[in-house]
Amino acid sequence: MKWSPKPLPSLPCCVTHQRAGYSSDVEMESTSFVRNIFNGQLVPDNVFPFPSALTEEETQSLRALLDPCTRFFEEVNNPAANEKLESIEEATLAGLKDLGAFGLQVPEELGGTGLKNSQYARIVEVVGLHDLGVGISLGAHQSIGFKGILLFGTPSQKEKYLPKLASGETVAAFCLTEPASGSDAASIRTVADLSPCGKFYTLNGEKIWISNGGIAEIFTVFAKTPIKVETGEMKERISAFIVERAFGGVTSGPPEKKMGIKCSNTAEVHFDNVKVPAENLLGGLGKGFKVAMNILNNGRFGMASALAGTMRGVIIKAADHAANRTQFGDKISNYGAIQEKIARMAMLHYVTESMAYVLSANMDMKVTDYKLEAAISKIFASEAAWHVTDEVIQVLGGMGYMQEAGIEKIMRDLRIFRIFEGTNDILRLFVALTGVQYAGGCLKNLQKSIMSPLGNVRAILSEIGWRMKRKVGISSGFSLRGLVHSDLDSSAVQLTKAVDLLGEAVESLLLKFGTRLTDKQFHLKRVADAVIDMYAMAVVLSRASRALSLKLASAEHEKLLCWTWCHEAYERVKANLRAVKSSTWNQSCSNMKLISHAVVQNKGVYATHPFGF
Ligand code: MYA
Repeated sequence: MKWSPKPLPSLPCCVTHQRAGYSSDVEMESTSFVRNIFNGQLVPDNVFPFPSALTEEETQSLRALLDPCTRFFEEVNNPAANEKLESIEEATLAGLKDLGAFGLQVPEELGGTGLKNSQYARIVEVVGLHDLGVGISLGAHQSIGFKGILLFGTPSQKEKYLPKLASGETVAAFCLTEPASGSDAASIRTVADLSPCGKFYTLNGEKIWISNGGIAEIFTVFAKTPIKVETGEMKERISAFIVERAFGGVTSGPPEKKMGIKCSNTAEVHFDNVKVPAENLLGGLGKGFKVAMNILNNGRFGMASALAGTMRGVIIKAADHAANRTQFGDKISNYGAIQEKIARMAMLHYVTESMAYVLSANMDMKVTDYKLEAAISKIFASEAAWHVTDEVIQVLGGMGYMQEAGIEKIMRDLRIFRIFEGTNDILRLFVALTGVQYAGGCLKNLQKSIMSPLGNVRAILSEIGWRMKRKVGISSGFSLRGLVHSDLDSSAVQLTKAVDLLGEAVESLLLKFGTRLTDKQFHLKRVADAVIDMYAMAVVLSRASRALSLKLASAEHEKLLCWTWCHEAYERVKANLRAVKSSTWNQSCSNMKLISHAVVQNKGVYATHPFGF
């Protein structure tokens, strides 16, 4: 895949937390923890102290909703029956509607439950613990299906569509993916042409793998529209539309046969000369790509919280089995091999849950730049849940492999989470490229300031001095003292050192490769892995500090989770950032390119069989 989003600025850079004010770009003032660490800059505001956006009243109303929701999933919903049926049982659907589960974030005045993101995250955790298939049906409906109307709809669009969507009377779907457009979302071919009278668009195209595609009445559809750009030329730009099945010309294929999440409907959707009223344009003509990206960014925290719930559920099975299974004369929970597995499960769960609630609180606090954190949470949660569930099966041994244990279904349900809503591979590149672009832009601004007679000399000199220090391995002096509990000082120091290392590594890569860095996917993946580990360190440091400060019963346990996680994550960060600069690793990457090329050319493995035939 050749993916070069925007040209990189020709020079790299870095600024300190006390920003020098070189930039007029809004993004330069971002409080995003992740964006800023690419600059080697520690901006703790969104993560420390552990954010919470709920009032006491909102916490109480959440509690009141959580109990019936949990009871419903324990007593009414039957995951095995849903799976067998390949749809959600009628009684379950009716119950979900009664619970208000179809409009959790729709404002109350439009018939919804009116939850904040943090409240929604907590409810979704219960869904993820019990039935991921139901979670996807609900998520495809509200997390992406009609989220565009919620985020970008006009008042009349909201009034027209949201009440019925919130009650579950109508179901929504998000139509982006096409046969020739998966990760490369901008390459869609569906078209929408404005009629000469200007009253409607004619929509033609084919969408595939659409969750809820066969059952939805309302679709958020992305299509190319011709637009006159500033130069006067006509160009094709993506626009978003609210499309009703009732408009005519909308057909859907049979439900796809899938590996997991079988009760959720997935189908092709075809648009054949569909007449879409002009007022159903969503978010402005030509603004559809940003609409799509923002819907996806906005929904990703739900995946993290749902999967935190899944992990919580399967860890119960592992703990129960380990405590009761005797082998070689002892409970298997007393063996180190099992203890390491269970401890790692607990850490992966702790990180995922922390990410989900930092992110959702940030969104509630109206933080605007959270897209990198959202992508990281999706990547981390989907990989953590997969690994944890796999290890739960391992702890249960043969029993875990049996359908009866109920874990193989979860494993099948989970597999898609690393693929949909942006594959983890493409999201890693997105995180790394967005970050290095930002770092490059900052340096360019610094360079401009140096050249300008009006530059703030003191700030410039301070930054240059700080960068030079970092270059020779001296700490740039960032500290989390006062934000992190003193028991966790050593872990906090590991995080600040990691920030220095990242800033230095990104700068070196930019200097070495310049604009060619956009094509260095081996390198970008390692940078993304380091950044994911660092964000994970930050969220657990914040959460464990909170636990220690509040003297929670689990505080000492959380301290152990945090220490152990940070220690191992720091070692991985160092290894990843060392690798991108090492000639042996670079040689390995070149070798891998050759190996892959040979396998692809040969249409399979190329090495001669030991028997020679
Ligand atoms: S839905 C299908 C999901 N599909 C994807 O996610 C597609 C993945 N591809 C992409 O995201 C894009 O094509 C990429 C960019 C990232 C590769 N936020 O030149 P560019 C801006 C904001 O880099 P490209 C599904 O699976 C960028 O800054 N802005 O673009 C459903 C630039 O802006 P400017 C962004 O190279 C599953 C412009 O766009 C973002 O073409 C069902 C162009 O950028 C961003 N993220 O590719 C799930 N990215 O021009 C159910 C780019 O201003 C839900 N930009 O500089 C389940 C929920 C959980 C359970 C719930 C239970 C209730």
